[in-house]
Amino acid sequence: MYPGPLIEANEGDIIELTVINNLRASGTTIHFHGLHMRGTPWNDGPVQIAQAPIMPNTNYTYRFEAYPAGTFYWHSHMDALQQSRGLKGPIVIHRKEEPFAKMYTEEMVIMVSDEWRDPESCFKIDGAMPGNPVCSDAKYASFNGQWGDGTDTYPYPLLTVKPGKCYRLRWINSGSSAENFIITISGHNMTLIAVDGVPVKATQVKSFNIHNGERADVVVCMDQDPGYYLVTAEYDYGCRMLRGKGFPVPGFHPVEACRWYAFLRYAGTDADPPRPYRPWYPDFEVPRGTGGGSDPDPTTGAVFDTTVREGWSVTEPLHAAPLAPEPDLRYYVTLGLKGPTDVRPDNVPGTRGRWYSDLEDRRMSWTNPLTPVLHTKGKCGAEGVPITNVPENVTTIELVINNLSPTEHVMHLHGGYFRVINTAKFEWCAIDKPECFMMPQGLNPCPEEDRANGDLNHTWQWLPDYRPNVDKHPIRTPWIKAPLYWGCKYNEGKDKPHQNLQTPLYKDTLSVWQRSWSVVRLEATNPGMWLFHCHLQPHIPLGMMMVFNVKPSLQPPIPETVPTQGPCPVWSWADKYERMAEEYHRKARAVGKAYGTGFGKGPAKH
Ligand SMILES: [Cu+2]
Repeated sequence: MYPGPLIEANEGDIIELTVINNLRASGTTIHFHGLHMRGTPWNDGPVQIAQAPIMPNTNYTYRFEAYPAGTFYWHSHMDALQQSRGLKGPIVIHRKEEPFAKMYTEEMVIMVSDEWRDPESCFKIDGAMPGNPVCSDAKYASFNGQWGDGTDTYPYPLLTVKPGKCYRLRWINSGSSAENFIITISGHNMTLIAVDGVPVKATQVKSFNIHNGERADVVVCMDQDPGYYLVTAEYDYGCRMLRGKGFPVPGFHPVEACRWYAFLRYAGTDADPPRPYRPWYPDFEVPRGTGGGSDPDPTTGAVFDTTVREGWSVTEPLHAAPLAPEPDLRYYVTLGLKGPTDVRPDNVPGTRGRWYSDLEDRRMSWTNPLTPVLHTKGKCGAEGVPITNVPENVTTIELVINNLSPTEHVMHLHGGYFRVINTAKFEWCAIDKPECFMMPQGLNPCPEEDRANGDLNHTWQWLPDYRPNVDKHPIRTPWIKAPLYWGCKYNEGKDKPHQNLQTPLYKDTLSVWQRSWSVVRLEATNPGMWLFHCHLQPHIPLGMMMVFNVKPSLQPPIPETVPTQGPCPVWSWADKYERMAEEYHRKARAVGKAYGTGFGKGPAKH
């Protein structure tokens, strides 16, 4: 079953969920993306942070509070591979007092994801290299697990609705590699009511976007003539890399498609099903609706697009407390890539370059601790792990996130929301400026004082220069040297005046644009070890993760059922270890008695 089953609960319920691992040779863990895990940080899921893997042929029961309310999803947090292969499903937590209850009577969940034919071969830095079309940035995307071109073999994904009813459509981007989908529904205006699960002021939109890991809830009334209406998910960056149409980005393969389609189908319509279309190069056809959907009314409303600064003022939280002028503590977090990029298909994966998201003055790429860090509070077996110990007396944290790399990253925080108070205005490097990717530092319009390198040891990188022959000779390309890992960082003097402390949106996932920056505020009040990481799956095994250690003195004891591993003791299991030692000695004494071996007599006296 793909996507996996829906987990549905009411706000405040206790959810108990048993994972039975029938994988033959892989451990697994499950993360509940967007839930705060108040009081149960060990059930957050990420491997070697909250728990060790649930081993094959064993099971584990997650038990946690259904909080907060909203639209979420669960997915494997064992590695990038399992969730890209489909180990994921939706979560809906119903709010006690639903502010928009009068606007709809029906609900529907729609998970959108890009799909790889063979994810395993793509989770290497060389996966996206020219010559490896299996790992092109995007070829297929699915609606609720289904892709279709309208043929008998691959029918269109259908969202079947009752005419005359109003629906709350809960959209989830559960993607792997694609950063973003822009969603439109022909002939139907939409009212945006929640972002990442949090209610926002109801706002009419004609399109909205969901980055990898983001969710958006819209109300749509089925008030049009019956028929099939086209639903589009556009990967906007993908459209700039379309085979034969876009620009070839070094290190990326041209994509085979950038728009994927489903149909909103009015139940009982006598319109013919839509005809098949040709999705690929050189056709790139757009399928056509039928019945009322063959000639839909134009839609009206705002464009909700949080890739760009303007998107953040389209709506605001329904209930928003203004923020204090200054946080208790400000961290500068840098996103970047370290190491040479002169990768070839025979390089060992992950050895030629490592992503990082870490404090500016540390810049450590993720490495797994020997024992899950929550179990040790980071005090054992965690050398080289980018843990940030938040001082216990600190409540409000500001993260100034500088992306000193040529690609967008979609950052996700575990254990709570942040509020997005400021984002860059990056017209010179916007999505319609492909030259930004290869822009030599000397020519770029970023002011000298704001330029910063993502890799302090390598200002210049070797790149495959296959621009002239992108399709003909993808492997045999000359190499060029260019400065690639840099960004135009946040400048407090110039940029702070643009911050919004009155009505910033609540988010748990955020796109930080290439060579750009964002500023967020969060409350470090939920005791636990919380990941902050890039949600683009190829960047996870390459190390783009960090952990905040929040209020260690208030972290609750780890239950003895939680899987652990490695050489370090779990900090709260002293009783258990004493019982284990007692049991060991009891058995040893019994053995000694039976065989007279001298076992169990206690330590030898010298
Ligand atoms: Cu990333």
